[in-house]
Amino acid sequence: MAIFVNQLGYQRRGEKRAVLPYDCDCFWLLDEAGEVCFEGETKRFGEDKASGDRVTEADFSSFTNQGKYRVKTSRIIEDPAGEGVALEYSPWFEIRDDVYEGLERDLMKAFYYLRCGQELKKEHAGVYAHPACHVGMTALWEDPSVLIETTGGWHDAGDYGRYVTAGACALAHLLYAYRMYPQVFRDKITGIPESGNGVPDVLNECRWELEWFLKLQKSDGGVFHKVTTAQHAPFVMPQEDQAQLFALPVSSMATADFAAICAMAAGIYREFDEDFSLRLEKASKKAYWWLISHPEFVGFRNPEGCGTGEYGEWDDASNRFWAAAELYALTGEKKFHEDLQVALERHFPLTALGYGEVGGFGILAYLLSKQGKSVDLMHKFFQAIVKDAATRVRVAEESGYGVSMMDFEYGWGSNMGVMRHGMIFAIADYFGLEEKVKEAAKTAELPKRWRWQGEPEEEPYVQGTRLKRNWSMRDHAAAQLDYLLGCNAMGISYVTGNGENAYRYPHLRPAHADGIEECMPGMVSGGPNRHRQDPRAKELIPDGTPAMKCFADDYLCYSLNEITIYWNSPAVFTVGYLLSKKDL
Ligand code: G3I
Ligand code: 9MR
Ligand code: ZN
Repeated sequence: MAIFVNQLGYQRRGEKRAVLPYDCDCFWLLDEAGEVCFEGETKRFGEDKASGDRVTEADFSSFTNQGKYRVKTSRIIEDPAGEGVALEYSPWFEIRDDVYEGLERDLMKAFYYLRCGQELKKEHAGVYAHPACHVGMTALWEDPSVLIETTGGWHDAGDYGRYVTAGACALAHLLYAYRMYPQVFRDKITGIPESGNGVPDVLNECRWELEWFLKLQKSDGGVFHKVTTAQHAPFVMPQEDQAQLFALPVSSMATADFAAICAMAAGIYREFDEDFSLRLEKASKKAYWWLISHPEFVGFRNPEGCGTGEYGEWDDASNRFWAAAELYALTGEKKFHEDLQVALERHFPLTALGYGEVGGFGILAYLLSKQGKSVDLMHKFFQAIVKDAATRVRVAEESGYGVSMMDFEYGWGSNMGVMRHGMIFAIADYFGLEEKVKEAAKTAELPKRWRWQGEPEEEPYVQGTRLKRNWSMRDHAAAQLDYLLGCNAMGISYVTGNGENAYRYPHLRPAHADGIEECMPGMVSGGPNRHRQDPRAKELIPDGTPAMKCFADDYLCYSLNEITIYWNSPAVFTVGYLLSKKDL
């Protein structure tokens, strides 16, 4: 038994809760001296579908004194000798307005640890230092006699591949975080080689990836889908992965995402480095002309002999929309406005913020741009945000943890879903849509259950317990972070080095191969995946395990416990939003 809390802690204002997977009536907050400083009554939630537990909520939102605390409960248990009393204690946590400052630095520094093609020096990487990796020439998959230079960028994940659509997604989360909450990032020093050069470190870090992006564009404007070895490396340090690197064929998704992110970055970096900004703008436009001359979908599937990450998609509508929207925001040219309207005629989710569906980045580009805007489009985009956020409020009502995930939504990289929902609440707040979201949540429907291969006919979703909490967007976003940092049925913080019971053994090659027991901090795990799509996960987690508990902190479990750049980046955004509220 346990008491689940956000193991880092809580900002003074805003919701603060512990969740208990059992019935009990009251709880206490103890300070470091062991003194009771708050006493409260619990609220029974009842059955929480995703965890399979009956849960109880201990709300201490009204307690706002800074300090270090833990929650204590006492409950009656049946033991063979009759009724007994069991005392439970939560992990220690803090209540402090700047409680997430260190977390945000760690989440950002994680990108530095994933840099490819650069020596990680002791002064920046400490014990995780290692020589430059993947410095050999890259052969074109389609004609290996042609060699190009593609050093740089971030390793995608636990593997050493570098993928354009995945990189664009991570860059978009980071650059929008910077655009929307610049005050949070302006002076944040992460201890990277560029620190102190007058440019915010988040931009220094993103530039490492952007410079790599620029190397992947062909002379006709098309952009290679990825650079990887033919197969994933064994679990060795990156500098020991000496297999031939390949640039895999151009795809329209990669080219469109490239056009989009380069246009966005051109606008952001202009005030710091005009030449770089111009290079980005030129490259973006060149990619865009490639798209114009290739109006058909140029997808990507791994060719025979290549087994690294695929990042395949079925269409590129949202990618083309995003590209047009960013170029319109950058240049104000009518043509891009027309194109984004044409792209919208093909339907795609308008609020997706992923590596495949990217519509949400496009609507952010539009809504934040200083160019002339169509009132109809603005209305449509605001409505999409309201609808998504309202659905997410509705889903959170079904969760004893206040996490906005249906039981069937815990798939590969579920923590990205959780953080995306944090972002949606943040975005709704940013545009002043909170009241509209609350109103819409009253009648919002739950997302439809989707079908998983091999699954029997759909069982209809049976309404679980429902608790209306009347939270603000900030509270909802905070609840997603609470889940990530330990207020979940595993009692695990899914960020390395952050929280008393943080997970420790990600599927991350250097973390395993370096022989150092502690993983580098700030790495976000993919999280519970009820499909358990790797052999080790199947072995460790029995069929029928509730979705939120389909997790194991085992480095072999790549479908549960890998890390990626685009699972870290939405966490950077959500935490950035909460930090922007710290004095409010
Ligand atoms: O689209 C289907 C949906 O129809 C279905 O109902 C739903 C059920 O959960 O699954 C959806 O597909 C999932 C898909 O991700 C999109 O979310 C697949 O089941 C799932 O297998 C797939 O996982 C992806 C995984 O690669 C395997 O392809 C992850 O999202 C993606 O993050 C991950 O990416 C890998 C790279 O290939 C290589 N580098 C590491 C990286 C992280 O593990
Ligand atoms: O390490 C790989 C990880 O990054 C990928 O997400 C995953 C799915 O593509 O594949 C992992 O590599 C495994 C491979 O697919 C199968 N053999 C075992 C590899 C892990 O050691
Ligand atoms: Zn490398």
